[in-house]
Amino acid sequence: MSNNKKDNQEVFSKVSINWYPGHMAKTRKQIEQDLKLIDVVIELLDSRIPIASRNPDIKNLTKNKKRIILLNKCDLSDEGINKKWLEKLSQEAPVILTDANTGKGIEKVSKKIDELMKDEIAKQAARGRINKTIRVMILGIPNVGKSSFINRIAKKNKLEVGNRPGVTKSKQWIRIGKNQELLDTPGVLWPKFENNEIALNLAFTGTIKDDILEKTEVAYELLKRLYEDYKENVIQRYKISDSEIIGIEENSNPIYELMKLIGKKRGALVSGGNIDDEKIARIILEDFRTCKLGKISLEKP
Ligand SMILES: Nc1nc2c(ncn2[C@@H]2O[C@H](COP(=O)(O)OP(=O)(O)O)[C@@H](O)[C@H]2O)c(=O)[nH]1
Ligand SMILES: [Mg+2]
Repeated sequence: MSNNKKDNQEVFSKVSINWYPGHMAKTRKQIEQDLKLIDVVIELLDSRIPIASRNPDIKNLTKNKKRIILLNKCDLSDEGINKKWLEKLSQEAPVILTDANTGKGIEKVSKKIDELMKDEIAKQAARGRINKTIRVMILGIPNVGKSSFINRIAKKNKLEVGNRPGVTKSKQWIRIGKNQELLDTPGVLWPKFENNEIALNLAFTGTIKDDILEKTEVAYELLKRLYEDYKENVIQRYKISDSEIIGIEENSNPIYELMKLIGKKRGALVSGGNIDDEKIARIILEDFRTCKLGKISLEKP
């Protein structure tokens, strides 16, 4: 396993290959087209990484739209840090913490939309247009939970609109509240890979696929971060004793030493007593992503 410092450019070029500029331009055009029908945009972010999971163009794309920010996967992130993000991001748009798997927080969305549109609706009503339908669309990078969110809301609100015979099939709308309809296909935006840290945060959370970056390197970097910011969680999860901590920290490469220790404890050994790097990496990544290491946020405001 190599644990020498990676060159930023290396990570950057590995991950950016995923998004071909032509594809980005096409996606952007389609979203711009869809947005013409839309009153409110829901921007879905991963609450563990609100910076890295944000598309760099979203502000520009939605500059004439009302917007709500959802900090999704709040079941996985650090509650204290969630509060700070809520405060910070509320300066630009209303923010709701959600868990699209269980539906937590989702019931608040429709109410927020009404609040946002109140003045606009009043204006329209004054012009004699009552019961205007508010049209909503979801935007976000891959894996933040857009489909889960739509499925959740669709289940709660069985009524689908625009899906009747004779009605154009190209756009399907889901009723999400009185006079509110959600476009059933989200806008899938590209992530940004401005620097190494952002690329790694996307890799840690599984937002970008594991085969793009070397899994052992990703797990190593994750463990390093966790040992810095959530040391107690690591110690508890892998039942590391005080004397083991001393042994680790005395080593010239403490994080690799820690990885080996975790491997020993988890039986990730190969013949000759060596450590199965791949297997340890999988264990660490899996434990983090399934919250077995606790609720963890990787970015603070
Ligand atoms: N724990 C947790 N997992 C979620 C949440 N929302 C989505 N997921 C999971 O994240 C993965 C990606 O979700 P998906 O809806 O397909 O994301 P999309 O690519 O944005 O449509 C799936 O495995 C979901 O089950 C959430 O709020 N909490
Ligand atoms: Mg999806």
